[in-house]
Amino acid sequence: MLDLKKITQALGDLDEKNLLDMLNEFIASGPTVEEAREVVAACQEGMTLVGDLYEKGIYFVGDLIFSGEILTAALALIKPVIGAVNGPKVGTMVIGTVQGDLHDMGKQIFKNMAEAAGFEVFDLGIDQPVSAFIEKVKEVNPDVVGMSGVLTLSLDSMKDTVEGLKEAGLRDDIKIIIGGSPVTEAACKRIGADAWTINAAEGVRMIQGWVS
Ligand code: B12
Repeated sequence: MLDLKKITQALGDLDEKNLLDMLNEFIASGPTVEEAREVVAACQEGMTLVGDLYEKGIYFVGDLIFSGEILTAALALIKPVIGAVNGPKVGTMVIGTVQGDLHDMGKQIFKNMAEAAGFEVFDLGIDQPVSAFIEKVKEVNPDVVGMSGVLTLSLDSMKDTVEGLKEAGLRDDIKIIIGGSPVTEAACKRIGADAWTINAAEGVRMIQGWVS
């Protein structure tokens, strides 16, 4: 098994070559889905290191962009292992990053894991207005709506989206889960979502509970 701390550090250091070399070796060793999930979590911690260095003024926006690219490449390598659990469709979900927020790494991870767990996922993308959520929910009648956001301001967009779904008469037919680093229990209550998490694997367990 890989040294997860080295994975975290390589991403924190923006050492793309070292990280991808380690991941290629890991994939070649035939890992389990659980091991692959641990590697995803280690990558997420690496992004936290990047965020800390950005806050300290050591990294700049260009470094954030580069870290996003490295994480995308890392996830592309790991996804086939996580996506190896194929089975019958267990439910349907609409997901998107809310208006004003361009971050999508966390959403992608949650989406990949939900798909691996058997959900059909309709991904709206980033910076999605309330109307986009409403239209898609009307179109595909999902079991679950997932909203992602990592900016503090995204919490307001999430609240607006829940309000919009209520006004459109769609709220009572769906379960809503929110995720992203600023999300908390208090924010979840204020927003009016059914569940929250900052851990994609936990989020998948929650939505599995809703459709089982
Ligand atoms: C990479 C990055 C970027 C990249 C994004 C690339 C991309 N394609 O996503 C780019 C360069 C575009 C970017 C831009 C900006 N960023 Co930025 N960014 C980051 C960084 C370093 C990492 C974010 C990330 O991908 N984390 C890794 C993922 C995996 O974690 P996650 O999103 O929390 O997701 C996990 C869980 O939360 C959960 N999850 C996530 N979504 C969902 C949804 C559901 C339904 C569920 C169940 C679970 C779930 O699952 C994931 C896995 O467990 C963070 C720092 C940090 N520590 O987070 C700053 C950070 C988020 N950015 C920040 C800022 C300020 C900006 C900019 C304003 C910078 C600027 N001056 O332009 C812009 C904003 C643009 C905008 N309008 O959105 C701040 C936000 C501050 C705040 N509190 O609002 C942070 C915290 C950096 C900092 N410390 O200051 N950023």
